[in-house]
Amino acid sequence: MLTKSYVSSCTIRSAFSAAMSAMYRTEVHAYGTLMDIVAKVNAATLAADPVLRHRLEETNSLERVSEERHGAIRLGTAAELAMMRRVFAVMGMFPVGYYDLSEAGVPVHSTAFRPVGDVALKRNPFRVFTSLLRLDLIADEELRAEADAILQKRQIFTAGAIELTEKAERQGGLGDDDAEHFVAEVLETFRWHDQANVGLAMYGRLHDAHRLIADVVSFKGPHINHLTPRTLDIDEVQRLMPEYGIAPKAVVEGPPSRRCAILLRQTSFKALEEAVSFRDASGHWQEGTHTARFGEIESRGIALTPKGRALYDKLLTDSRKVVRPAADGSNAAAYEKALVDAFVLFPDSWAEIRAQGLGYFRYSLTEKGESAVASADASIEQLLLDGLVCFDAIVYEDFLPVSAAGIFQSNLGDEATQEFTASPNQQRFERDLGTPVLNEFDHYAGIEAQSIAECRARLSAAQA
Ligand code: OOG
Ligand code: NI
Repeated sequence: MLTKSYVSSCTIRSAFSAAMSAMYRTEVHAYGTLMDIVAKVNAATLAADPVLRHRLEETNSLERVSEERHGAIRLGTAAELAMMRRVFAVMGMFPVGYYDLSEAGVPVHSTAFRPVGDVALKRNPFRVFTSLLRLDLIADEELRAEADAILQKRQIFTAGAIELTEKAERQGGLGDDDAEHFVAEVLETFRWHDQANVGLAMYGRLHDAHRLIADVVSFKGPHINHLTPRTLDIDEVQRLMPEYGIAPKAVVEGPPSRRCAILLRQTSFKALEEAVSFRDASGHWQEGTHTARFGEIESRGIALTPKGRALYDKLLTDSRKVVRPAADGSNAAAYEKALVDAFVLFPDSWAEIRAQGLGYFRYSLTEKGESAVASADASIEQLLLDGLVCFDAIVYEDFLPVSAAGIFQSNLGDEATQEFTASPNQQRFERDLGTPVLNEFDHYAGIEAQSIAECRARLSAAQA
């Protein structure tokens, strides 16, 4: 029997990520500029740091760095979220983690769709931070009902995208032509629309309730609101942005600059004010503006264990008790100092981070290990002592709620932020999604355990 071969989900994801980048480059000019700065800084960083270059090569991650990016969308309904999950699954992207942003005054909760597993991540780690609007957090019941009615009427997916998703599910994959069409059809969902779904008056009411509600409800689809390249030196890109006519946000989110990078550092430039036409009930068009789309860069460090993450959260909270970063940047230097001071308590050598069980590592055989034998139950500590294995930090592939809130806020304007009571509702989110989200810690622990098992298997196979 002839078995049809399908395009791998990794190939579809890579093609989609490239198509998104090309589209956003034409839509948001500053994104292209940012990409150019990042490419320059990454090349210079690698040239100046042969050790870093070598480790990236050894772990097969050099290529992925320049290709790497994440994006973000905000959805309006449970049905949209559930369909989005099916679409992303065709590209080998699965929901990892639950992020409650209500605590930070943003009426959404979120997950990140991303590839899972070492091979897929190395091939292309494209991620999409995906938020679902929480109308339940809107006090005005009448407005809530109107917003819901508007959302229920829209269809954010093309007929082709739905058809091809169903076909992929039925067949277990897509052939060449179908895969190409799929990418083109799905891209439509993420496209910017300069004609709103609502009139200017309704837009104003939604906007007054919360800017983010207006962003989700007023448009035909969940336009991609940023695409974020990964940089090897975020402080340098932040420093260079003004030279290229881009105004960065006041402070870099996340941990301070360190020798051993942990988790995720991010910075962005403010959302653009863009012209939008609004059509009222009588069919009249009116000109207005909307700010939603921005640019961001990220630098990624080691994935932390629950113990390491608890220490990170504590130190971040401690630093914010000393100085809270102001949106206008007036206390940026004081904030950075408070952050650096607080993080003195987080070890800054890989050996110490490993010894204290704060981070996840991938183990591999050293040159000596390649030609050595060891018993299958030798402890990893002994193998390290004997110089048979070495370790590399596992990169953090996820997001940070406090940082995400900072990014949201910098784009919602500097006016007084709204307060919501923290009300995480992961159960509700997962019901809407149609599946539980994956636990990020399990994922990293699995990669680490697998690398140890492989070292042991190879060392003991050599014995046999
Ligand atoms: C998402 C903000 C979160 C990140 O990098 O933390 C995010 C949004 O503004 O929709 O992308
Ligand atoms: Ni982002």
